[in-house]
Amino acid sequence: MHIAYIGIGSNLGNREENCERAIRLLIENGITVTKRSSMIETEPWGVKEQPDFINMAVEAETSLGPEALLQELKKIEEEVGRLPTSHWGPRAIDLDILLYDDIVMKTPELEIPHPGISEREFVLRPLAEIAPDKVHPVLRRSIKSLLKELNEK
Ligand code: PH2
Ligand code: MG
Ligand code: MG
Repeated sequence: MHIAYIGIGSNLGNREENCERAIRLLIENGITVTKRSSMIETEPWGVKEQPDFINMAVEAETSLGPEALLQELKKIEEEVGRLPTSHWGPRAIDLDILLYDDIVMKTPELEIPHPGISEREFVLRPLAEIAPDKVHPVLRRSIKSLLKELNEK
């Protein structure tokens, strides 16, 4: 079994319900959700002229490899009602693989760890709730220390 941390975000429709539905679909598709953070409301990062987000993170146990997990997440995004959107634009649901075991990989489709982790509070804050001592395999720093550093900037 592998352990993946998945970031969840929504800023269209019933945001909390979209996140809950995504989690239900993970479970229905055989992915074991072992921890979940609380939901937090966050201001849009990157493209600012869009609604506020609900963000959260889950810890998931899966036998799927990283690419297969990504395909599963894309399927669930479609099912929850995500339409094609602009880069960083509004979406009903966004499921991102943040970390997967201690894998470091980069293909045109998938980069793990997710490249934005250390500068995004909306990723680090929920992740620090469920995995404060997890060490980022590239930065070699714990999630809680990355969050502390970002908040001190
Ligand atoms: N996702 C983005 C771009 N900006 N801002 C917040 N607050 N939360 C997000 O999940 C988010 C974002 C692209 O995936
Ligand atoms: Mg994203
Ligand atoms: Mg995404």
